[in-house]
Amino acid sequence: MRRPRRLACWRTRHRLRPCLAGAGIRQTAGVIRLYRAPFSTNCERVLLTLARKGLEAEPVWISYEDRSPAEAVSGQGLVPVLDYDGEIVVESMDIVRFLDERHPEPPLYPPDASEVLAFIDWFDGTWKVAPNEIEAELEKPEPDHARMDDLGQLMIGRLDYFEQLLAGGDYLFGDELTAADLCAFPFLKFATLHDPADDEPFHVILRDRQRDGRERPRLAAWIDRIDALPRA
Ligand SMILES: N[C@@H](CCC(=O)N[C@@H](CS)C(=O)NCC(=O)O)C(=O)O
Repeated sequence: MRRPRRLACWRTRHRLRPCLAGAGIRQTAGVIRLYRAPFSTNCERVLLTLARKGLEAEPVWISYEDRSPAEAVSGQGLVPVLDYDGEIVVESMDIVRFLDERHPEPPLYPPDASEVLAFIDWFDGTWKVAPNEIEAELEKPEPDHARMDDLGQLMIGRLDYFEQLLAGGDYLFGDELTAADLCAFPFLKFATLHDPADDEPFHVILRDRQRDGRERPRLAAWIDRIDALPRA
């Protein structure tokens, strides 16, 4: 049976939701629930963040065939959705920011977060466009292969950019893990990793279009470094 169209990754532009504005700092959490789907890249960002903060979350699994549990609490069907003791937050990188504000240690944003925030905007608003366009192209009766190859080249060129960025330290912005690493990792990891049980077409694109056989040792080591971190 044909898998229902994923709606997701087009709507990627990072924005701070109103619920973040003026939010007070709280150190302890009540019940945290995470609405999630198997193999979800955007959920992995949050799972890494929760673990980094020493938090646990009760999972509420949704399938792409039935997004009603997420819709019921958040009014939209994409995951992750965080229920933080009754406060509902959507958009993975907004959730990361939200958790960092309430659980500041260890910090995921440097004191001057402008570079990290600009990276997150670029990643979600620009980087994601190429694989999403390839996925949309593949769903057409007659995909434009030349267009897909151009987009694939763009993705490969960006791997070289990440390789350069990692010349500055173990993480994308120096020697400390930041939200930028957690933002990019679930998508870039496909350059070297892929769970054979994950047959999500978008993930197969991420794998196939990020493997040109060239060695990128810093990127490969970064993928291993982040992959070794715990998930909630
Ligand atoms: N911009 C959103 C995108 C969320 C998103 O695309 N989630 C995917 C899973 S990774 C999803 O829920 N897809 C459901 C669908 O396509 O039906 C975020 O960062 O949270």
